[in-house]
Amino acid sequence: KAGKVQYYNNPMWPGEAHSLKVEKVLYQGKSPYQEVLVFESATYGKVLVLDGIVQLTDKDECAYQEMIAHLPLCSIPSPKTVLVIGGGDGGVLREIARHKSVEVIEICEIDKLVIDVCKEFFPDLSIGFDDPRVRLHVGDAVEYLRNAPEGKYDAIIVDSSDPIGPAQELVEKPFFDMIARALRPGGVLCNQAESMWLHTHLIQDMLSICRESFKGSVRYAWTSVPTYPSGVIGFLLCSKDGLPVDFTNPINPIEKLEGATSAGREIKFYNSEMHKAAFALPTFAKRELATV
Ligand code: AAT
Repeated sequence: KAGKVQYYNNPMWPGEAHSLKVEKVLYQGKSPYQEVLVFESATYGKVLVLDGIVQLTDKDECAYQEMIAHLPLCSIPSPKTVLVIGGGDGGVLREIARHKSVEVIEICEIDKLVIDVCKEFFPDLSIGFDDPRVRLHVGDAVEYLRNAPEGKYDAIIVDSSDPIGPAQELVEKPFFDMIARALRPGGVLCNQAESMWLHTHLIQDMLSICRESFKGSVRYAWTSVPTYPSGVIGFLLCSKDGLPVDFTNPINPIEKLEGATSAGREIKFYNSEMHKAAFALPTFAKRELATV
């Protein structure tokens, strides 16, 4: 069916489409929030698709989940209370669980169907839910954060989908203000922040909102995820004032955390060099994101 115009019509990346050969469709369903599809691909293992957008594949999920979890958690000493927004597949929980200092891992995912489908088809990710420190809340992140106690969290990780559909409000100022409020002084946010090849304006908007909402540091990092549009994805790292955070130098290096690189499953992608390198930006991105 490739070649039909509708495949090039996603407003997040008009005029382009990435394709993977489908060996077998394993699940197709619809929740109140989105269409959920799982298929076996020829070259990337199983693939989770929400509303026609690839969320993860067996082969390259490590790059995204490891980076979005360890960039913030390795930037602060001894994180204890962590909140995940979205992330219903469980992969980010699996990565946070490598940190023995962490005592509580809360997760707020809007769509129970995503959780159930991932438990059936992605056991290597949904294993994250089995950690006894995990507390699952099914509901909207905006509502959850509105009711969160002030200064509760050491780190908040926003592993959310693109801002069309249920994640729309998750790129707006009130949401970032609520996150800043819920973090303790010196606490950190790591937010999925799209592609520097495709979404300059969206990233610029998020950066300027975050520079207002967070009085500490605000940085952009990125990594390679071959099955995401344009093959890269970025992260916005922000810290609340109080204690200074230098995101570019992991103060809590994963290599020194007992058992963290194995923990039942070898770490595949993240290490301290990848952490530091993630903040290096191409010249065009430095200019457009006003980091020079
Ligand atoms: N780790 C896989 C990558 C994801 S999943 C994003 C999750 O965010 C989905 O399970 C979705 O149901 C959830 N979500 C969306 N909106 C909300 C909300 N308002 N509250 C709570 N959870 C929400 C992200 C992949 C990024 C792809 C980039 N192109």
